[in-house]
Amino acid sequence: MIPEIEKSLNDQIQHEAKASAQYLSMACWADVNGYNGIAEFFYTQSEEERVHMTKLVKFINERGGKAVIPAIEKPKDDFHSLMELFETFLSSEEFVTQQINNVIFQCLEHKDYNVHNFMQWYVAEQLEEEASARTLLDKLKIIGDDKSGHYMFDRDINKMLPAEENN
Ligand code: OFO
Repeated sequence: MIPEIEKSLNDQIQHEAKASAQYLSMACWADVNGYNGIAEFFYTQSEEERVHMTKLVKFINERGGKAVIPAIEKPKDDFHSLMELFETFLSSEEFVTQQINNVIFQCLEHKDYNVHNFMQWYVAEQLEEEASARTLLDKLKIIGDDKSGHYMFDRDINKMLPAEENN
């Protein structure tokens, strides 16, 4: 495996692990604040990010590289509003997309079409997740400070996304 690409894939492990920890922390915040639907949504997101991380770990090791499991800093765990919670979700996804784009660019520079091909799965995944985050933020903007709106948002969060994102 090309050392520069191995390094970038290992960095990507860290980004996925960080997203997983961040979403777990967001699930906890939602859980203790009475938003059970939102908590379930972020518990699931957290698990998904862990799967993304493990997929990278296995890929690196199978291709003769060495995956490194990183230390993760404490995620943000206090939010002033649902809006802030979902803004954090969107900015985390935008950051990860940017990092994936960098890996793809590097693959093209090194003509590593194998890793380039592997990373396409992440590109598709990011498109979906960014779209979810934007959809949910747009709904929250419509709801504003309305408490019964927040109640319904929490109750219906999983129904508001396209079917393939509901599992
Ligand atoms: Fe790993 O899928 Fe988003 O961040």
